[in-house]
Amino acid sequence: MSLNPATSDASIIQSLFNATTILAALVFILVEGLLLYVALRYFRRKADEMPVQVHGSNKAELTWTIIPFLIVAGLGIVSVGTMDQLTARGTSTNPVAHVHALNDELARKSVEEAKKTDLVIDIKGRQWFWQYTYQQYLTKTLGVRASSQSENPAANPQGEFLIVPEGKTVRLDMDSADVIHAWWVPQLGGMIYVNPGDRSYVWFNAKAGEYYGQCNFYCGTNHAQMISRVRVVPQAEFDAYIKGKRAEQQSDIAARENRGGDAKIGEQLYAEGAYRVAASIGAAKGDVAAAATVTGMEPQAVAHVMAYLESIK
Ligand SMILES: [Cu+2]
Repeated sequence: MSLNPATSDASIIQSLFNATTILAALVFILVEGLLLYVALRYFRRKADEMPVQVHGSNKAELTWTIIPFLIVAGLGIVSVGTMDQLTARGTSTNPVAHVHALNDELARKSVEEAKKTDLVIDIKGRQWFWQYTYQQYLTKTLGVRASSQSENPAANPQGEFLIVPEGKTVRLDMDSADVIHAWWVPQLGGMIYVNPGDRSYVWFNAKAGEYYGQCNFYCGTNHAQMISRVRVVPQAEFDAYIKGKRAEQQSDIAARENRGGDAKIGEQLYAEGAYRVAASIGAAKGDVAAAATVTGMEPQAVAHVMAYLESIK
């Protein structure tokens, strides 16, 4: 929940938070007030004084059973109502609700039909970053991708933003490449689990701004670094971003062809510990010789790791 919601989902969650906070405050005041009243009104004044002894008062027992029951039942009803209202989860009469079937194309289609969207972005949770793919801008050889992990951690320690246009309905189609992660940008809406071999969906239509989130399910050693940053920008700025990304990728593809390197061998090296140097390789921007000098690896090995990193990009 967020005190400064940027989408309707986030506002709905905030209303629930406000209601429960007010209720909790009333309970606090009532209980503390009674406690103080009883302590001051009935404390022992004389050494031989004995208070009235009460055993099994039906009135008292019923009161402190029924009131908490009503409070908890009421909270349950409004919580379920709130969950139903959230677009990410759909409603009981909406087919979007709980679409979780494993790689189920039919389920995926019902999602497409149920919710008209302006932009769909594929998000893959990886140990330990979020990888963004703009499906609508995919061509045979070229997709527009970005990730929350910075290519050059020294220059940009918090990684790249997920860029989306303002005032547009954006759907995130999410799954995981490895373990369970959780997508959560409080100002944009509720948390949602991101599971391997499964798809989770989130919709939002946000006003311009920068919003921050954090993977909310412990996913391994570097979980704390799995930050998500979303920047909602005017359409023109978004178009320019996509254009820039495409140009970047085209030059990446050209560089890859000149370099050689085997993604399979690279994957092995990565698993054996080359991931520790992957950031320096990224920072070298495709320059094998420079990356070899910085990392102390053989140029051929660097080329293999680069090929692997590009294959998962
Ligand atoms: Cu995570």
